[in-house]
Amino acid sequence: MDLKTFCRDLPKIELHAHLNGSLSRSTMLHLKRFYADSGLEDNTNAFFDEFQIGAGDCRNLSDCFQVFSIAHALTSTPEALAMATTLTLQEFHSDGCCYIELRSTPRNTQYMTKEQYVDTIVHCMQKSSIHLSMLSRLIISINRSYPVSEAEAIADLAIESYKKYPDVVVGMELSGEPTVGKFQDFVPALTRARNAGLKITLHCGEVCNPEEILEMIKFKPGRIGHGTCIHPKLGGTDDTWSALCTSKIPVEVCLTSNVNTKSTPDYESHHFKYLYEAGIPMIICTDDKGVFTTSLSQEYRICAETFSLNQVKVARLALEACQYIFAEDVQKTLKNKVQDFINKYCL
Ligand code: 6MZ
Repeated sequence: MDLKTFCRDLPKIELHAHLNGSLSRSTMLHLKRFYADSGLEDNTNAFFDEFQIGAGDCRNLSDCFQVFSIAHALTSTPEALAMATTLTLQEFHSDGCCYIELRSTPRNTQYMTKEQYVDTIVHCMQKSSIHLSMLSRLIISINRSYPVSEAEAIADLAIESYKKYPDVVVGMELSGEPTVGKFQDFVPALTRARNAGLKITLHCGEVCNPEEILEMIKFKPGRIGHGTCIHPKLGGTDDTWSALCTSKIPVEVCLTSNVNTKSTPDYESHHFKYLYEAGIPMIICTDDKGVFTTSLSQEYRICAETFSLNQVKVARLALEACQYIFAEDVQKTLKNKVQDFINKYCL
């Protein structure tokens, strides 16, 4: 089997995907049509072409935080949000994903409350599990550039949603522009959520900030996102690297996102190689497949080609990812699914 087909057919686990960054061009066109048909203004005409940040784009990580408002303008009603969620889940499924933890930041809009926002996504996930052979779970996001009071309100909502939908809501995460806000300010909200049973993942070391990286590792999140600047050769220190190696916290790795935002100069110098050599648990993820015009199978393929991994090694990445999912009750089922594929095509 050629590598492209292998990476598509391999049952894969997605653990780091922001809903509003994952909207494909086709989904956005559906949403625009829906807004037009409903007589609603979406105001995205002027900016629509700016949503995607491909290879060679001159925008950097901090610029990329401007583009999410384009997606937000298209997911402001419950119907549109439902359409965005359903189409995005279908796309991950068509790309061979068998389990996804989709994450999103609840927002009050003109047309819905934060509670309705979460309810809408959860209902789509419940419905999709009937039609698709893919399990989906929700991680509720806190944006670090919002006031701490907002993070506290989102923690309350996450705890309530977890009680209401224990089969769907699995975690809470901290994301947003990494140069804005202080991690320590969000620790009380994150701790409350964790004490209530939610798993935590943190965007960590997406920019150089060794002090914050150490604070985050000390917090012992279930996983971290990116970890771009933890190795001493990539802006981290000996302390940040040894803290990560000792902690063995799994890292959600997003190759194309890091390259396209210029957090990493190119695929070859991506920190994947340091993590892989050090045996640090890793999960290949997309981050924002719409913004960075990628897919989960493409990320696996790029990883295999860049780091010369054969098909068995690639499949092992998918198998190991099963251990780091937040919905522990389905780990075994997923492992069996990936192992069956390996037995059939790799042995
Ligand atoms: C940090 C990111 C991100 O929540 O509205 N987000 N946060 N680093 C990144 N690397 C590129 N990509 C996306 O999806 C959009 C939100 O996800 C976070 C940002 O807070 C962004 O506003 P939702 O579904």
